Order: sequence, then C-alpha cells, then structure tokens
Amino acid sequence: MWKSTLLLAGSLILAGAMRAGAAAEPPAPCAPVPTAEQLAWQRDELSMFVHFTVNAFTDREWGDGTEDPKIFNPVELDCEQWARVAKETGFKLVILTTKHHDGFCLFPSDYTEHDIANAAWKDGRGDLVREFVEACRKYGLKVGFYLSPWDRHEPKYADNAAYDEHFRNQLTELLTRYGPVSEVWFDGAGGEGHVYDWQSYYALIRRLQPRALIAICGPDIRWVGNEDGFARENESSVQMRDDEEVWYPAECDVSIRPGWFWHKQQDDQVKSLEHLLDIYYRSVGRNSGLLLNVPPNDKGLFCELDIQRLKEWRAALDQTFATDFAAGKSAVASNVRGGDSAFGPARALDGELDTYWATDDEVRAASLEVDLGAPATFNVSRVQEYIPLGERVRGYTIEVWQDGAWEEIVRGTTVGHKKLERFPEVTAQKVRLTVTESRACPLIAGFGLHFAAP
Ligand code: FUL
Repeated sequence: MWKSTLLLAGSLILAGAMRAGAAAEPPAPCAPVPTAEQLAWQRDELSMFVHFTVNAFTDREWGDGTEDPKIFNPVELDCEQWARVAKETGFKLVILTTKHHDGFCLFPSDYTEHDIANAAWKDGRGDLVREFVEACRKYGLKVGFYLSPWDRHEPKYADNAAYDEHFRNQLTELLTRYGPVSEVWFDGAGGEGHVYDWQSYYALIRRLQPRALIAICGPDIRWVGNEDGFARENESSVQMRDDEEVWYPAECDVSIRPGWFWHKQQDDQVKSLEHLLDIYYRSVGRNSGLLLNVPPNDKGLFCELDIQRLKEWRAALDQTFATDFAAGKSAVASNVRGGDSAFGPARALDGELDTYWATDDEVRAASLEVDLGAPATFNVSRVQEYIPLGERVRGYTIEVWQDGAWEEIVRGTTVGHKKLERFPEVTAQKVRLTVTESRACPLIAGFGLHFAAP
C-alpha cells in the first residue's frame, strides 16, 4: 500500500514538473528572423556616415570625375578625431565613402589613377582608408565602406561587363586589405540605364567578408526611402521579396547639414538639437537604424559646431533614457507562459534585451500592468520586442490609471527592436501596456517610461 502511495505521489510530482517544464519551453520562432549580423546591427542602432572626397575642395555635392586628384589635400586630417567623436556620442559603426560618384578613391587602387596615390596629400603616399580603419579599431568602432557603383570618371563605365570586373576588383581591394568590414553600402543614385551585375558583387562580398551586411542596393539592410532621417510609424523588418517574407530592416540616412559633403557656407547650417532629437525618435524610435552623416572639412576635420551639436544630442538622450520609471517595478500580466518565474512580466522590466515576457502560444492579445510604486511623471514610452524569434506585434496601446479609470496615451502598430513614443507629460502610478494584435504570441523584452526635458 505505502509503495503504491509513494509511486502515485512520485508520478504526480513528475507530471507536475513535466507540465511546468513543457509550458516553460521557449516559443518557436515566428519567421522570418534576423541573421546574427542583422540582429547585432539593429541593436547597435547608431551608425555614422562620413562623406569625404574631392568635393570638399570643389564645393560640390556630386563631382563629375574631371577633378584633378592633386586638389585632394586635407592637411590636418585626423581620423582619430572622427572616431573619438563617434565613440563619445554613442555610434557603433562608421561608414566612409571610399569612392563617391566622382570615382576618386580614398585608397590607392591598382585599377585607377584617379585615387589618393595621385593626390597632393602626403605626396601620394597616404592611404586614407587605412587611417580611417585604424582609428575606428582603436576606438572599438565597427567599420563600413561605401563604394559608389556609379562612377563618372572610369572610362570602363560605358561597358557593363568591363565595369563589373573593375568594380569587383576595387571591392576586392577594400575587402582584403583592411580586416573585418561590417557593412558595405551600395548607393542607388545616378548611372540611370546602366546594368550592374549585383549578384556577382554580393557573391564576392559573401566570399571575402561573410559577416558584412550589404545595404541599400543589397539584401541585408533596406533604404527607408527618404534622406530626412524619418522612418514610417509602422516600420517593419518583415518585408516581401519575390513573394516571400524576408527579414529586411530599414536604415535612415540623413546628414547633420544640408549637404552630404562639407561646404563652408553651410558651417552655420548644422541641424538644431531639436531637429536631431526628432530624427532620433523617428528613426531609432521607429524600429530603424540611424545613419547620421558628419562631413569633414577641407582640412580633414569635423567642424566644432557639428561636434558640439552631437555632444548636446548625446547628453539629451542620456538624460532621458538614464531614468526608467518602470525599471524593476512590480508587474502582473494577463497571461504568462510557464508561470511568472519562467517568462513573467518582470523580464520586460529588467533592462535585459535577451529576457522577455512571453505568453502561451495561442495568445494574440495580452496586457502587462506595472505599479511604479509612486506617482511618476513621464512623456516618453519605450517598447521592445525580442526580435531573435521574429517581429510579432501589429498593434498596441499604453494606458495610465487616472481617477479610477484607464486612459489611453499611446496607440501604435509595429514595435520590433525598439518603438519610442513621445506624448504630453503625464503623472501616474499604474501603467498598462496592451498588445492588441500580434502575428504570434507576443514576446516583450523591454517596456520603459522616461522623461525628456522640454
Ligand atoms: C545619394 C548620393 O547621391 C549622395 O551624394 C549621398 O552619397 C547619399 C548618401 O546618397 O544617393
């Protein structure tokens, strides 16, 4: 008798453990999902663009390829200044225009004379790309290369096949001489009617730098569609390509000045702090990467006003996001996968992107209620999904408990890696995040409430 009682108790414990274990299984991926490199890029959020070529000496935006390479002479060039500024202001990757539409190469190329080897700078013995890469490495920044397909200098450009080979040769120089490259940026501008053998470029990049992301005219990172730095309110990394859903996150490229290149008369036209903050909220805050261009002047240096503005921008963002009124606060959820200790709502408030609140598989709408412990005043919300398992949320709201009722302050669509919303400041102690629509059970890695000083 005692034996069978023990057996029964034992099997009940086992069944209970199995149930808890089964329910606490992580959710299955909701396809498509990012590659490891796309995920890292999305979490990096900020890239800096550096547009530099003969244009800094001719006061043009698009050189026509007839420039004398001798004019390129940035006598005070200091790539470490660029890297230091990028690092100090929160950028993770820096992309340099190694060749813009004018065809002038900032590296000594074996395939053209229109390059730095024929510049006055360092009597033609310099390699600006190398100095750039070394500075980035010193400051722990990832490196990206822009190489313009459109080449207004190269005579071979008139012959598609000959130019494809020329372009691959230059790509090979860039991808074999300077160590790891994180992003290759292919501009779609110019050269209308020219046919490029993109597939052969991609195959070469995959072979020489398998971890490099190919952006814009490429399969890994998508151009957002404007040069204002603004993504759509419902920007999604899930996109259709050839009748198939693929992971294709958006990048917002924009310059800190009116032009991509430095022009003396634009020295006082650096975007305002308010404008740059707006760009941040409408790019990074809309599930996109921000690629912010800072052009060096004809001396080879970032200008003081640009640097000062970047520092103000960083300080304002740090001030806003250093305090999160929801961090570590107690929360309850309408549904929890495997019990609170497994995928409970605390995991959305722990500041970790790799832990998340999850629901049971069949759930498509659920809410999480946070008690802030005391009334707090905030005007920015932050919601983040656990995107390694796909992007799921298609609708959400945020409400505050006011005078005995819930009052909606945010109604949004997609979330993805990060969704920030700004709203008039509100004071409340209880806040509710509700996912109203989802492609699969929602996985929320972050929910934060912040205050941005007006
Ligand atoms: C455009 C180019 O034509 C501009 O000069 C700049 O490089 C920008 C980032 O892309 O298409």
